[in-house]
Amino acid sequence: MIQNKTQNMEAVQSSTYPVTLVLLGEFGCGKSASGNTILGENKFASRATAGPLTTQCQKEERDLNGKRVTVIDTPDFFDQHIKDPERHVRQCREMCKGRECVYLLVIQIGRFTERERDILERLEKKLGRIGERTIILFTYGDNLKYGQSIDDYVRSTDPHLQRLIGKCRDKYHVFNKQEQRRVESAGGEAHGTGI
Ligand SMILES: Nc1nc2c(ncn2[C@@H]2O[C@H](COP(=O)(O)OP(=O)(O)OP(=O)(O)O)[C@@H](O)[C@H]2O)c(=O)[nH]1
Ligand SMILES: [Mg+2]
Repeated sequence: MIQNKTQNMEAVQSSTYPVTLVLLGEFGCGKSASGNTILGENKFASRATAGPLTTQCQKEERDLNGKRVTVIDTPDFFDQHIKDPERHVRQCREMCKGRECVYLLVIQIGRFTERERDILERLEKKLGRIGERTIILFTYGDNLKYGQSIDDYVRSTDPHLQRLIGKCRDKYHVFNKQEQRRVESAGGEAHGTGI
């Protein structure tokens, strides 16, 4: 049975070592929005678009509770509209060099595409064996049914997605941008999302 592994993310949050988080995934899944959530600042362009918005790797850093957090946002390496994807892969590898990276494979809840079934294998061909250091980051937590937890969702989801989660040692976490907006507009702090 797939267990809730969100505590892995909390472990990443609570240690004082510098951490580098690399956002990967299909265009429009919420990579840049998640990067902004993690940093607590709008550093990455993010909006609903018909095609890919992020076309270059972008690295941003911030001290959060005495911990240096680096976030690397990437374009969808496999989208046909991204020109010279190998250049961006090289740039991503370059940005990761010498760092302890945790890879966040971003998947939108309710939109697991056929192309995403083997996305980890395709990413590993480009970035090396990243599976052991990859956490599935679900976005659109607001798309969960009322009262449905992320664990419930994972338990009843597409077997291909369950297999992908298994390859990431059952590590996953969920972000909910709508919830974060409501907390922010109420003047509070978006808790549980900062890494
Ligand atoms: N409702 C909702 N919208 C979200 C959530 N996360 C991201 N979005 C929206 O999804 C759209 C796409 O998000 P982006 O962050 O630009 O996606 P991306 O993966 O960076 O896309 P590319 O840069 O094109 O590869 C934006 O309009 C975001 O506001 C979420 O948890 N809930
Ligand atoms: Mg983006």
